[in-house]
Amino acid sequence: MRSVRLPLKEAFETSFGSIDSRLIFLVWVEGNGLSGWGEVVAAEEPRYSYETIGTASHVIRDYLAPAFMAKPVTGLTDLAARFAVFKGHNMAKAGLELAYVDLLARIQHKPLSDLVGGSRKRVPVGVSLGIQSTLAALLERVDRYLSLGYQRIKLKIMPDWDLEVVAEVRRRYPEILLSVDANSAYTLKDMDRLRALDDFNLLMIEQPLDHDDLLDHAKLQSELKTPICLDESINTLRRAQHALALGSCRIINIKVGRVGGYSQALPIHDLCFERGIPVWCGGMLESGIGRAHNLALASLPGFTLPGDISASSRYFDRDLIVPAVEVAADGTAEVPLGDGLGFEVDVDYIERYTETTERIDRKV
Ligand code: OSB
Ligand code: MG
Repeated sequence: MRSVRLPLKEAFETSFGSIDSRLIFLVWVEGNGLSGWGEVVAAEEPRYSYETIGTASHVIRDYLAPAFMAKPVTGLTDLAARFAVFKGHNMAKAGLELAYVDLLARIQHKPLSDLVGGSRKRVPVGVSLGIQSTLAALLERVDRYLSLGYQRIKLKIMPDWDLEVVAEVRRRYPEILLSVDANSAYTLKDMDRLRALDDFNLLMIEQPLDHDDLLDHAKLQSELKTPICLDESINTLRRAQHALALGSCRIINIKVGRVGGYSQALPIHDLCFERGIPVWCGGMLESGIGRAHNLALASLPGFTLPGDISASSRYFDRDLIVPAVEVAADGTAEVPLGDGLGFEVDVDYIERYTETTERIDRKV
C-alpha cells in the first residue's frame, strides 16, 4: 500500500468542500512474477463517503489482505466471496480487487477491458467542473473544455450556486449535453429550487438528496421530467435493484471504487443494461491508475453516456502512468490494448511523491 500526494492544477470544490492536492492511495500486488495495480478512491476526510485513506489502509492491512493471501485466489468470484464477509468498506475492497484484476489480465496477456467484457475501442467523455469563485471563472472553463471537445459539461451545484449559474451556461450553449451534480446538497424542502432546474433541459440531476437516500429521490423523480442520476446512494447491486424498483432514478453513475470493485460494478451494469437504464462511469479525481481502470469499465456496452474520465492533464501536470490519458478532439478517450491496465506505471515518479508505504507479506 502506498500513498502518493499529487498536486492538483487547480483546487476542486464541491458542495462538501475544496481540495488542492489529491492523496492517491495505490495498491500493488505481486504474483506469478508479475504485478498488478489498483487505486483506493477514498479521500482524506469522510465527506463523500464514510471511508477515508485511514480506514481503507486499516481494513486492507487487517482483514482484506490476509483473506486475499490465505490461499490462491481462483477468480473474481472467489475473491468477492472472501471480501463479502466484511461489511461495507467498498473502496478498500475495490482497491485490492482492482490490483488483482490488473494482475490477472497481465497473467492472461489480455487488456483489462477484454477481461471484464468490454468491447468499445474509444469511450465518450465529459468534464466535471467544480464550484468557482465567480461565474466568469466558470464560463471560461466551460468554453475551454467544450473547445477541447469534451462531450458533456457537468456543473457542481449547491444552494447559492445553482439556478443563475445553470441558466447562464444554458443561455450561452442551448444545445450541449449539460448536467448538474449536487453531492447531496438539497432536501425535499428545496422542492421549488429543484423544480426550477427542470426548465434547463438538463441531461440529468446527479445525487440531489441525501447520500444514502432512495425514497425521497423516488418522490422527487416522480415530480421532475429531468432524469435523476444516483451516485452516492448506489453502493451495492442490491441498492441498484432497490433504486430501480422504487423509481429513485433513471440513470446510474457507476464508480468501481464506490461499489466495491468489478465484482459489483459488472452486475450493476448488466442489471441496468437489461432494464434499459443508461449508465456512465463516474470519477473520483483518480491518478492514471484508477483512470485506466475507469477506461476498461467504460468500454462495456451499457456505458452509453459520457463518463467523468477527463484527460490526465485536466487535474495533473504529470500523471503516474505513461502515456497520460488523453481526450481527442471528438471528445473520446482511447481504451488501451496492452496487457492489464495497458499503460506503463511510472514507478520512479511515484517514489518521488510517496508519503507512506506499507508492505504486507503472505504468512508462510
Ligand atoms: O460526485 O462525482 C462526484 C469528485 C470527487 C468526489 C465525487 C465526485 C467527483 C467528481 C469529479 O465529480 C469526477 C472526476 O473528474 O474525477
Ligand atoms: Mg457525483
